[in-house]
Amino acid sequence: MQTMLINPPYQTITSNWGVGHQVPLGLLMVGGALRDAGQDVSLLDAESMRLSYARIADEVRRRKPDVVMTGHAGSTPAHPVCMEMFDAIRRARPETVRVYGGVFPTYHDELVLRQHSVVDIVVRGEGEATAPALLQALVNGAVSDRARLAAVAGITFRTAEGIVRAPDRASIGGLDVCRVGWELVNDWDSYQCFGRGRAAIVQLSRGCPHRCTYCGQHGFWKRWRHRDPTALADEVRWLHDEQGVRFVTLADENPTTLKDIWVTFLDAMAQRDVDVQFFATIRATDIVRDADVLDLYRRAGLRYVLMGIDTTDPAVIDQVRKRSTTRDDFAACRLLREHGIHPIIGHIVGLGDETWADLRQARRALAEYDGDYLNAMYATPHSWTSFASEQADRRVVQEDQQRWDYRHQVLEQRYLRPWQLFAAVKWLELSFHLRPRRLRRLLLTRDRPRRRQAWWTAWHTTVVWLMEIVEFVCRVRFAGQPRPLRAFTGDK
Ligand code: B12
Ligand code: SF4
Repeated sequence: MQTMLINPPYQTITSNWGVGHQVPLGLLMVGGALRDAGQDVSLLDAESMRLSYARIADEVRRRKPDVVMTGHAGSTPAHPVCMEMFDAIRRARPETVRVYGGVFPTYHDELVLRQHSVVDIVVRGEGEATAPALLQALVNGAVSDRARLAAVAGITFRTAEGIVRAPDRASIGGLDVCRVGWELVNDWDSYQCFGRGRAAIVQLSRGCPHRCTYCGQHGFWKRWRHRDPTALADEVRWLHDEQGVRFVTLADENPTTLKDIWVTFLDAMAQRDVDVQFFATIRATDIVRDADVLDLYRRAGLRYVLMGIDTTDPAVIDQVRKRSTTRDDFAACRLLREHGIHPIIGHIVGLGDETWADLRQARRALAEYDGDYLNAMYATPHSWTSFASEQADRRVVQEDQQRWDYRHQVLEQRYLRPWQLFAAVKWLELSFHLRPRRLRRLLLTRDRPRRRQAWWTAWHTTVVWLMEIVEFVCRVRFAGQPRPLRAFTGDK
């Protein structure tokens, strides 16, 4: 039986003009598990190849897979693209079984199957154990064999009698039992990041012990688990030596949860001394906690740290249960800078009802933190988060699901109209990045490779900034009669 994994052709300004396309890690992890279970699997990365639906359909006709599986990291905004792609595949080859996985379908399995007849089966939660069990069931029977499929924990599927939801599957134990199917990558040159050439994404851990109200990732992975940190360092060295990878993103929600595991990983990387730079998302409180080992961060190759500082307002920090303080945020930025690591500040607008004065205050506070980059995002109320429940009465100005991607305003603001908030965010980004102190530090540094990389990043962030303005003017439209959020988040 032949299975095709397809990364859907979901395009974003940030991937096309900014950081670059990245390996579809979720599908590679499912693919590795399927390969090890003896399945015949191939990958088509329609995102990085920018394939049209017609080209994907042609490829499906050519490869004649029995099963097509899809899912995307940007799960909610990518959903409409996945459905259109499945539609093209159904028309090209109706007998192919279409399987859909990832975060959004996990939380909307029944809704997806009710609304989209192009989906046969939804895989809920992590896919490494469920996908092989599902294919095993399909090898031995047909998609209409209800009893056989119902025995596969972790799936939801449609039958003539209605939708069947098999029981949940327990999460896989240690993350080392599965491997990433790196051999499925067709063209490593398609994946680039921060101007360093070939890039990969890896995971040291899954899950997060914190409970920020706007984030659902802790619920998706259920509990925090980690890989053998030394084995991961070996894998990164292999990626460098064999595949020429020079930039690695850690996909972890919270890699620093256990200091000894994190330090073991950093130490193993420092000992291997490979020319790889890392990007990781780390809480400001953990940077402060790790002040004594930040030199090791640097020696291990860590160069970019995204900190979800989210808001500069202490009241909102409490309200979203961030369990941080502005003092920690400030100290973390300073510590990273002192160790030659770029602090990237993740800042969310729209958690509350901002006024012009709030935004001016945020701009002042962000400048004081003196981070190197700012990633300004719009609050996005995913149905499975407590933030969405709390905001159920707020109205939604953006009904196009492809724009529920943190780069577009979704929730109505009481004091600012959408174009005003957009202008304020663009001003926040511009004024943050044009601070003379920052420009001198990054663009005029004597360290040549560092300077070259800073110019590369400056160029790409500028293009993204401009493209987002062009997109806003030419393509983004807002709801004429905004409806309350509860109308959008009914099915969890
Ligand atoms: C790394 C990352 C990126 C990277 C790389 C993305 C990539 N191509 O892989 C970059 C920086 C490019 C990126 C961009 C974006 N991202 Co991003 N990103 C992440 C991050 C940090 C990790 C994702 C990851 O690799 N996880 C590990 C893999 C193994 O998990 P997974 O993909 O979910 O797959 C598992 C299961 O879901 C399941 N599964 C998944 N697909 C399928 C399919 C089948 C058939 C089956 C059976 C199972 C299955 O099995 C897999 C293994 O267990 C998460 C935050 C986080 N820490 O989770 C955000 C996150 C995924 N990103 C998000 C978003 C919105 C985006 C953007 C749209 C933002 C933007 N506007 O540009 C873009 C999308 C652009 C793009 N082309 O990818 C959101 C998604 C929200 C949602 N749930 O809908 C997240 C969750 C951030 C958040 N906190 O909300 N991202
Ligand atoms: S935002 Fe970060 S720290 Fe908060 S729950 Fe999500 S992953 Fe954890």
